[in-house]
Amino acid sequence: MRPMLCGAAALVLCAGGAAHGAFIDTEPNNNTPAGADYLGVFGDGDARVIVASLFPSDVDWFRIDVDTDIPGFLTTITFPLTNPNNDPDTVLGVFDADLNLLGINNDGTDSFGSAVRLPALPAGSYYIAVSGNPDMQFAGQHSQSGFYALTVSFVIPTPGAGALAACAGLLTLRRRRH
Ligand SMILES: [Ca+2]
Ligand SMILES: [Ca+2]
Ligand SMILES: [Ca+2]
Repeated sequence: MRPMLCGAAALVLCAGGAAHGAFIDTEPNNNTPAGADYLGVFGDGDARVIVASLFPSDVDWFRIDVDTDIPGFLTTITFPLTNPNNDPDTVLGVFDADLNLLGINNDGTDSFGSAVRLPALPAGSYYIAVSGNPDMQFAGQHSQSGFYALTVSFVIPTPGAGALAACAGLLTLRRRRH
């Protein structure tokens, strides 16, 4: 477990130390949106890191509430911890409260982890789904396994939020290359 937690700790430090890499992964409840694990309320500058795991056919759903008067950037990142950068090879989707897909990604810039950044996101409830490559439908059609870190942050793009936005930028954020 130690290498995994070290990896999560590094992400926590980059997120400003405001989060803890707790293991949150309620099986089998979180295989559907109705049983999603709740990650809490996000306002300007909030960032959270959790650790979870995938096994073949497993899908993990999470739910957050964004509480903001001004739309901001929601950034979600999965990072493979069992074999960093490689295993598990995740796919990541972000959905609105009605389960309309807002963003999806398979591979980040230099990792088989995934990243989705949504600009101008208003207040509301959102779902985050994590599955294994190539299950872009989040139906469990994959054979990936291993631990991953999920980082979620929300930032309103003002000068005061620049440091955190820059930090989030270091962790990913190009769209998937086809
Ligand atoms: Ca899981
Ligand atoms: Ca699951
Ligand atoms: Ca991937």
